[in-house]
This record gives sequence, structure tokens and C-alpha cells, in this order.
Amino acid sequence: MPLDRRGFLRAAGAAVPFAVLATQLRGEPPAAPARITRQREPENFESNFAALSGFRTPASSFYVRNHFAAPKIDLKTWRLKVEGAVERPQEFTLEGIQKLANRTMPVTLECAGNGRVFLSPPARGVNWELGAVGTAEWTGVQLPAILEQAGLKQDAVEVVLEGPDSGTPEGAPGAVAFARSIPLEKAKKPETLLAFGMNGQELPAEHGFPVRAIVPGWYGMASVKWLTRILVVDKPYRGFWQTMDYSYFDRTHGLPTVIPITTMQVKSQLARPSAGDTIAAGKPYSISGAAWAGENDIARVEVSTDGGKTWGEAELGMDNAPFCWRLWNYEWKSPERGKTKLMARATDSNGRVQPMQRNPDFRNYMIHHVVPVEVEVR
Ligand SMILES: Nc1nc2c(c(=O)[nH]1)N[C@H]1C(S)=C(S)[C@@H](COP(=O)(O)O)O[C@H]1N2
Ligand SMILES: [Mo]
Repeated sequence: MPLDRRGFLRAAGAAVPFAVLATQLRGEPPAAPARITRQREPENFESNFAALSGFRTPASSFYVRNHFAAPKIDLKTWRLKVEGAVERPQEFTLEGIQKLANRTMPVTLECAGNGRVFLSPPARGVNWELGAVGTAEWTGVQLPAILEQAGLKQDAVEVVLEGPDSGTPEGAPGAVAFARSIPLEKAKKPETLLAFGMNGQELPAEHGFPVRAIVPGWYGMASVKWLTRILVVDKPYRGFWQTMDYSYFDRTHGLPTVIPITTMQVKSQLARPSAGDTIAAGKPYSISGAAWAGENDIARVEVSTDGGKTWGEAELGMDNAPFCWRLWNYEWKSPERGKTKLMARATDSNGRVQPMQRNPDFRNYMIHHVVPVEVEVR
């Protein structure tokens, strides 16, 4: 059934109300802006993480990460091409994509630069605080179905996802379009989507209308927006956005080796309280936040109210879906007068523990070490 823009809700099967995912964070979010502007040109916004109030992030407060001015898309001319190491190159219109079977699933996206403001010395790049992360319900076609239609050639190894937005970042030889590759193994996974819907609505322009990739468990840079080309390649792709940028040093064989950033690290963040908040002495306080671990699940979140000397177990929220954050609460029973540092530390289903120290090999990305939140109890 072809979908018109109005028919989206019904036809995409997203009409199921999301209300089942009730707010699970205790304490009152502050009356504060939903989104904070980090950069005007191009537009870069983060959500106000202190105002986190539920499992799903509304599109209007979901962070926006743009490297260049958002492209103007005309549906009359927009096409998604599938080419390269394929038997049958394809060209899709939005309608053509929406005709295919779709699935809807929540996925957490985090920008690999989220938390950059906590690095010292200060690092280059947008100075994100806590809010370049969010969870939305995405509706789209499974990438493996599209690849099957095109027929992969024997020598195919990776899939390059390319957007129409381009510019000349520092160190580039000229204009480069935003593009990232994923290995065939991930491209063929049932969770890897070409999404045209977000939270039961048409995908908003700033989040990649008409179609964007959603690569669950990977940092946000892989989820290419305004997708125009899927290029299947027979050699690992070495493009700008996974070598010069969005890369880190791996030391598996001793020698520091530049490799592309892929899956998300294990991480937790406090939403409330925020650094600098004042808390009433002797009255119970609900410390709350979210934790995520990319392709793994969150196994536990521990909280310290004394700068890391002692730790207690946080209670994990009910909403528990693969590739998504887990909300958590910790009851601070009787805060004692004075300044103290609060911390949260997550462990994932593979036993990875959020580190206390920053790993300098991660360059200015994958900022997931425990960041103390200093508050005053009065
Ligand atoms: N075409 C295109 N896709 C893109 C980007 C971009 O600048 N251009 N930014 C990437 C990065 S770094 C992130 S973190 C996510 C952010 O998605 P959002 O803006 O919908 O939150 O989009 C990714 N996809
Ligand atoms: Mo990002």
C-alpha cells in the first residue's frame, strides 16, 4: 500500500500509543528548555539532559548533529541509489521504500562527541555536555531487504552510506559528502534500518527526511541522514569521516592504529541532580539518569554519593529494549550537609565496566568515563 505523508501514522503501524512506556524517573524535571543550542551554523542542538523525563525522547527535544547546512530535499527529485558491488543496481523513491515491509523499534543514538565539554585539556569540536543522546522509535525498511533486492556480489565487504550534504572540513582535500561505512555483517542484521519515521511521525527534516540510516548500537555518525546513496564496496572504505575524523587509536597489536569508531561504549549519566545543584539535608533525594552500552545490555548501574568511596545499586527502569538506554533511579536516603561528588557507573552484559579514567587513545570521541557531579547539601 503506497503511503502518503498523512497516511504515515496508520500505514506504518506506528499508531500503537507509546503511553505504555510510562515515565519512570522519580523527581521533578526542572522547567527548563528542552533543547540547548550549541551552534547556529550549521545547526547543532543538544537536549537538556537534566529535563529527561521518560524512555522516549520527543523529536522536538532530540539532539541534532549536523556537519554542514541541512540539505533542501525535493521529493520529486530525491532518489536513493543502491550501487557498487551489486548484481542489480536500484533506485528508490520514498514511495518505493514505504511500499516495502517495515518495522518499528526504539533505538538510542549518541553522538561520539557527547560529553566533550568534560575533557581536559579542552578538545576540538562541538562542546557537547550531556545531551547529545536520545532514544526514539524509528520506523523503516530493513537494510538487508534492500541489499537482497540488489543482490550482493561475492566480493562485497562493506556498505557505504552517503548523504547529500557536503563541505570542506579542515584537513580535507576539497568538498567531501558526509558518508560512513558499515561492514556487511552489520548491514545484514535485522536491526539495521533505513528509517522514514520517528516516534510515529514522518521523519523531521533535521533528523534526515526523507530517509536516514539507523545503525543500532553504533555511535550516531553511522546513522547517515538524508540518505542518497548506498554504495557496496569490495574493499574496506577509508573515507574522511572514519579516518581523519570519527576514528581512534586501537592498540590490539601494540602499535597505535587508527581505526573507525563503531559501537558505543558502556556509559551512564546523571540527569538529576545537575552539577552545582543544592540539595536539602536529611531529606530523601532521587538521583536519576540513563545508561546504555551500544550492542550490549545494561546489567547494573551503581551510584556513589561520597566521591567514589562507597557504591550502592541503582534500580533499573522497566523499559528494557535492545540497543536502548535504560533509565535508573537511586534513592539517596539522607543527604548530609556539605559539598559532595555524586557518581554513576554502569556495567554491561559483557562485563564491561564504565572506567573512572579517560582513555586518551579515544582522541576527542567516545567520552564515557565516570564524570563526578558536584552538589551542595544544605
Ligand atoms: N548526512 C548526514 N548524516 C549525519 C550527520 C551529518 O552531518 N550529515 N551527522 C551524524 C552524526 S555525527 C550524528 S551523531 C547523527 C545525529 O542524528 P540527529 O541529528 O538526528 O540526532 O547523525 C549522523 N548522520
Ligand atoms: Mo555524532
